[in-house]
Amino acid sequence: MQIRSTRSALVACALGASLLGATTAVASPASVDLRIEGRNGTIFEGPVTTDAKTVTPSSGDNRQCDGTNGGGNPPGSPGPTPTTALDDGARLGNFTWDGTYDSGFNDYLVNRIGAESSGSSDYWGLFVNYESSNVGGCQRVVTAKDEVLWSRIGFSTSTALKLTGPASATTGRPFTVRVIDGANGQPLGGATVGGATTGGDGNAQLTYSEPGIYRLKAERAEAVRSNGLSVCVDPPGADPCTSTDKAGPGVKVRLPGKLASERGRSRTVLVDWRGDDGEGGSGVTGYKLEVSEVSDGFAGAAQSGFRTLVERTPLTRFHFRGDAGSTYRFRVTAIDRATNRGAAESGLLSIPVDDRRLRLSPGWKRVKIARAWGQRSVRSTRKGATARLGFRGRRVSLIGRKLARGGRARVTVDGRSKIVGLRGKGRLRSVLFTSRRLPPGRHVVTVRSLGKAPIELDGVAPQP
Ligand SMILES: [Ca+2]
Ligand SMILES: [Ca+2]
Repeated sequence: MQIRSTRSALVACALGASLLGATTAVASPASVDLRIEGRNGTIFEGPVTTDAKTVTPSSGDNRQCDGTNGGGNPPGSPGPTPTTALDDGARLGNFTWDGTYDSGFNDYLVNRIGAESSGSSDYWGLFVNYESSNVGGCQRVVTAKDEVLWSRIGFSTSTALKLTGPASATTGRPFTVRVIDGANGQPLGGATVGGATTGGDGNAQLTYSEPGIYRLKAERAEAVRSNGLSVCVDPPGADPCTSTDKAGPGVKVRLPGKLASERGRSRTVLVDWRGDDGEGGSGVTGYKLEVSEVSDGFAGAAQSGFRTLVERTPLTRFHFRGDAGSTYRFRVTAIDRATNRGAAESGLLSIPVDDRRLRLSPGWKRVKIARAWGQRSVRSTRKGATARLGFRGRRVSLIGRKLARGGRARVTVDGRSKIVGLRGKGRLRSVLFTSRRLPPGRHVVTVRSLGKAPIELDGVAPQP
């Protein structure tokens, strides 16, 4: 089957809506730069792909957070927020956060990030693009490239430092770094960076005699520590970063689940990833994303070669549109500034076949359900009604929902049957049945209604 992909805005919108699941409004995910500055050090700094969603503080007081909280953004214009970025960053960075939801304010008062709780003389403050936010972290929408900063700050702190300078330098030769108030561009004297102090023009001169990768941050009283600046210092004539950085970045790839229907309702899925070049690394400059189609082979899952979907991208996500009935594996390669590479592969992702491809006997009715797989399902209240699909693979799952007064069905795969009860809570796109392991090759699955109680089918997911 052919592999197609797209990154159109239209698809991004449709996907955003499908990931929301429980809401009908349309939003689209964004890749933002998230930074969390604790009292004595940086807890997280890096890109995060985030979306409107239900956030999960440690207290378990999970709430929808989409920019419309407390009337922040108009209803109907939800989107990713500073707090969804925090929640997604926490998962990527293996830390937790906590907050108290204030129902008058309709937002969280964030009181812990990682191991750092706010105290009597400080609180967890929010800055967006270096400007102190006057609304809560669920009350505004962020868009691609926004810089979201959570910082544990004193009550008199309102300035967030921004540090700029060269990405590379030569041993023994001075270079200039600059510190400004990131909100208004005003140069700031009296900030310390790399052991030097900035003058009234915001500038400081640094010189290193040893090759290395120097990670610089500026600090100043009553101001939030700056963004990090990594300067590769190499001997004259050497390519930047190459003399000390010999290791490739680490990479993690995240899929929405094993079946595209777990979190979405269409064949377009969001693949996202994170590269980390480590403490002494020169930093990731770009990524390559590849995909491979996995089929049922006689020795287990056989895989085609990887083909490139995108390369040299600084983004950490991709909208991939797969073919119904196919299964894919993804590989992400991260490249650092010294051109070292590191790669990781994802697990498998199977794209279910929609119910419209089923061979139906009389007695079925098509129903439109906005959040169903393919936005529709089929329903039957006729005893003996059958639905059938031929497929390739070594396992098959039925996707659908149980109904409050649902009936029972006999599911037969290659002549072996099982009776499946379809009464229960109506969670859409649930896995209703998964077959035993099958020999590789072609098979047929048949579903037969055993009574007049309704049964509903949404899709069929073959897997290798
Ligand atoms: Ca490296
Ligand atoms: Ca369907």
